[in-house]
Amino acid sequence: MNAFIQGLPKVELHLHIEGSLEPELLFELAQRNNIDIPYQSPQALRKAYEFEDLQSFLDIYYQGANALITEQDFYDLTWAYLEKSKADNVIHTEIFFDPQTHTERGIHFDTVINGIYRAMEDGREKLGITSQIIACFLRHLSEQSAIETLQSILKHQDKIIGVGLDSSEQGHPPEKFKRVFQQAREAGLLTVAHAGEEGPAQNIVDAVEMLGVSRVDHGVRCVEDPQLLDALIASKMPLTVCPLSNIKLCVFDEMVQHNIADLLRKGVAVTINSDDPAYFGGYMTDNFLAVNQAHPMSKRELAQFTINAINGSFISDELKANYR
Ligand code: ES4
Ligand code: ZN
Repeated sequence: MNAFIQGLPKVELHLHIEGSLEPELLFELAQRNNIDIPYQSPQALRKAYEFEDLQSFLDIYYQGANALITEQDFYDLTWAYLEKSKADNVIHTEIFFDPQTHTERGIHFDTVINGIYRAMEDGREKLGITSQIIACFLRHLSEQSAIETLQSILKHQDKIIGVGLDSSEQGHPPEKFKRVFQQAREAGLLTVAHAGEEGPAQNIVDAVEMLGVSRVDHGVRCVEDPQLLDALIASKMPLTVCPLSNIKLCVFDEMVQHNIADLLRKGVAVTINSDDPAYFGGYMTDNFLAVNQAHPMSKRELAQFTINAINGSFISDELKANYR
């Protein structure tokens, strides 16, 4: 079954490019850019990746992103992720980036998007991986900051398919971003949002109703609201679940307690994704293997994750038809 999982074509819909920064590359970039890291080695840094909740992770994740300065840095980051994805038989990926993490420290939006986009073009050409970019607003920052960020996003709309919402869910509900999401949708952008990861099921309801999302990122707390669960099944709303992430951030204690197998068997359009693979201990294949080890599945069930991801992806309907 492990060989089947390795060979299974995969589609990733929930990946923060800043979260794919491996300690080795982080050290290389820090040296290149003359930035101090308070760790002796990549191994020592990796050992510090022990988290108790989302916030304890975010603090370290934003620190890591400080090593990214030049367009080439963003290219190298994205290229490394695409090479890992190729090895995992990923055929299509939709990449999140956090513009404000970089613009807030004086890195120009163009520097970030151009580096990421150039690597994605090379990924299409040299690796045969198709991709899309989704720009996420940081929910711990103000609505005004998101509105300003949207202006930059619109200048690069030829390269960006949609907007998302990430960072601290507690205390920053979807409602705060209702207006900026409305503006984004009016401009023709698709929308997604992290909801029901650490926050309550109501955040999932609000992401759907107030933000008009095409997918819910995480969404695992949907089980706390039976009416919502029925609605997600009926509407075939995709949930981009991140199993290893959920264990590392203590959303579930252990993989045997994770509800992804249950959700799949109930008919929810769940998908498997890596979230921040450099921090959570694995890329796409690792996530599939971990789920299957705790919740043994048939080949048909495992393939259903990929079918759900194709259906939930932002590739054109013509391309989707080719995959079926
Ligand atoms: C994130 Cl796992 C997760 N949740 C919310 N925001 C994030 N940003 C990067 N990873
Ligand atoms: Zn995420």
